[in-house]
Amino acid sequence: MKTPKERSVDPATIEMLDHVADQGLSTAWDRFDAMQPQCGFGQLGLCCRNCTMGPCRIDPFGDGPSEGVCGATADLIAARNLARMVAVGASAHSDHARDVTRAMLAAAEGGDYTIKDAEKLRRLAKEWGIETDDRSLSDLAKDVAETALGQFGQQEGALRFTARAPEITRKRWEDANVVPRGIDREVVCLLHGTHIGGDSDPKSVMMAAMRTALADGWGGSMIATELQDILFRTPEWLRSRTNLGVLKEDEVNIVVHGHEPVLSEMLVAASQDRDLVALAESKGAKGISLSGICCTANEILMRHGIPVAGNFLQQELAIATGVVDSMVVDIQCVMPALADIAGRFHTKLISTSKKAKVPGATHIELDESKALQIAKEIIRISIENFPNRDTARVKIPDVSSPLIAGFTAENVFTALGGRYRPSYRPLNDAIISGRIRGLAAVVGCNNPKHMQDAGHIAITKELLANDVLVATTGCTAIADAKAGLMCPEAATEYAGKGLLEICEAVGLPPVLHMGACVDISRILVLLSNVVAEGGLGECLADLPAAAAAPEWMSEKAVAIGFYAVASGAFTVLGEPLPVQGAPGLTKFLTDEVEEIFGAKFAFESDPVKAARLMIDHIDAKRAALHLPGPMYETPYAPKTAEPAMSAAE
Ligand code: SF4
Ligand code: MSK
Repeated sequence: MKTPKERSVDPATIEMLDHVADQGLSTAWDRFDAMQPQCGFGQLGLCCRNCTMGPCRIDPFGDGPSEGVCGATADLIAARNLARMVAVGASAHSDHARDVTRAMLAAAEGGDYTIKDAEKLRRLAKEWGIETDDRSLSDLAKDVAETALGQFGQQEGALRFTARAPEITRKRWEDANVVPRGIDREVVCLLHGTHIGGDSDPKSVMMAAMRTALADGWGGSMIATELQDILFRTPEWLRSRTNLGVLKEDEVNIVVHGHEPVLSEMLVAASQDRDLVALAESKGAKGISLSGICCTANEILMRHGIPVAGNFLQQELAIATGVVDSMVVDIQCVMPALADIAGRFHTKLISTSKKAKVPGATHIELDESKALQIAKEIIRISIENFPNRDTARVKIPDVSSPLIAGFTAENVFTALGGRYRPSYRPLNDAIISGRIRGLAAVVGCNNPKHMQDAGHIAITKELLANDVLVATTGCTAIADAKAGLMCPEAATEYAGKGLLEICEAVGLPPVLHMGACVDISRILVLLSNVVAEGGLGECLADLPAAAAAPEWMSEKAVAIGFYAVASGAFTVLGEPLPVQGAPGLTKFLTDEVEEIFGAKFAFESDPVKAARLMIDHIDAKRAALHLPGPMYETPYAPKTAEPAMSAAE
């Protein structure tokens, strides 16, 4: 059994792991240890239970069966399993988008939701060819929401947002026959193909998975991000704090958790209600404090500066502080174990999604037509629970870090171009000159197989030291913020000389918090804008850019990895995809797929080595564009002995 210091690098987590052990409580780390040894067939992707002639498993050592009862090979079994992960991941992001679309329809009809970014609504309406002249906001919102809903059931053609990708990237998709047609259609087609006796060609299954993943990144996820910005406001830079130390001993603590901000937006509004604040005071609390876990936290951080209590592996630890009066969960990454730990404290676990109930939780379902009323009711229940705390068991680690969040494809453009000449030109010029060596997206979850946050932080620091600007979302963003990488001063401490010059000139942190997991769509738009600005190639695969997910665990992360590669981003995974018992499939994903999309996967659990794979890729792309190497000496020098020819030569 590992010690707390072997389980996490986060001091608040380490302190709480000691505390829960003292109290005889168990967490995901303990359950992970109890699960050992985990099934080797599953880890290698070699177990199939797609029909009741099975379950079948392939012997990776060649001593046992090499085919399932139906004749499915290791490559086919692993490909179908992986494809199903992509389908689930894409469904999660996209069904989230569907609910946001419904909230926008509710806003168009009047009620609690209103349009907060009318300008973005008009811009999107124009992009989609919807008449904007002399139209009321509610008319426009209705048309945009209905058009967005149409993207789910569309049967032919291309999803609208794919038009945002560079032309050459789209051409690659056309040539590979992976242009996503409709979001639901792609998910269904992919699942259909994995039925017994369906698509028997592992590569064909993978290409269908790529198409479905593109329907997520350039479909569901992008719809969620764009419509949330319109409904709830487009983020701007703001300051906040993160880690368990944001919980308040003397206030009512309401912790939101999950992914969909449709209710949590209302909780933000309701938490400021004077009557509710007065009720809290009447119970002896000094106020109402809202904070969050995972991506619901990231959503309300980005738009309101609400502090973040922690990332995925801290959800149980937050309750173990003894001060969480309610944990309000929606969907995705909400551990079923929460009900048990909440039951051992006074915490009310409140489930709110019609798609996700938790035995042992109080279910208060979100109804968009009375969202504010429901939010107030949840806050009232939380306040009433405040006096039930066992103060003798309270333990809040005095650990939290400042951060700047709120970066978007729109405001990075303003930030780097200056308020009066907003443009991507300065960013492109900084990359072309080598002051910024390249761009990296580092994203993803926590996973008890890996020391919590260690991979996120080490990979990010290595990239920064080598003048790579990092954009991040999800639980990586929270990990980086906890480690102090998201304040402008972090550039002085961690960035190489070139990146530091840029950060100092514009007051940027070297790591840009771009939101929740669905907001990786912001990074796709940002990179497309960089291509459109010129001088850095003709498609996303030409860019000196790479992606990583050091501690990923979810099916959504698989879908994200697939759309990143299909979009042209070399993607390094700290935890391998479950394909390693399938040599042909592994070769396809880590090698051959590059022929098709200009990008591939790599698996590397050592974060410094992973960062260096990304930097090697960035350097190779710079050389292919005839750009010079990094402007200044960096700890990890380019491998090429000859300096690349400068752009000016
Ligand atoms: Fe076995 Fe084939 Fe059925 Fe899978 S689909 S369980 S490999 S018989
Ligand atoms: S919350 S998907 S653990 S990043 Fe988006 Fe974190 Fe991964 Fe969930």
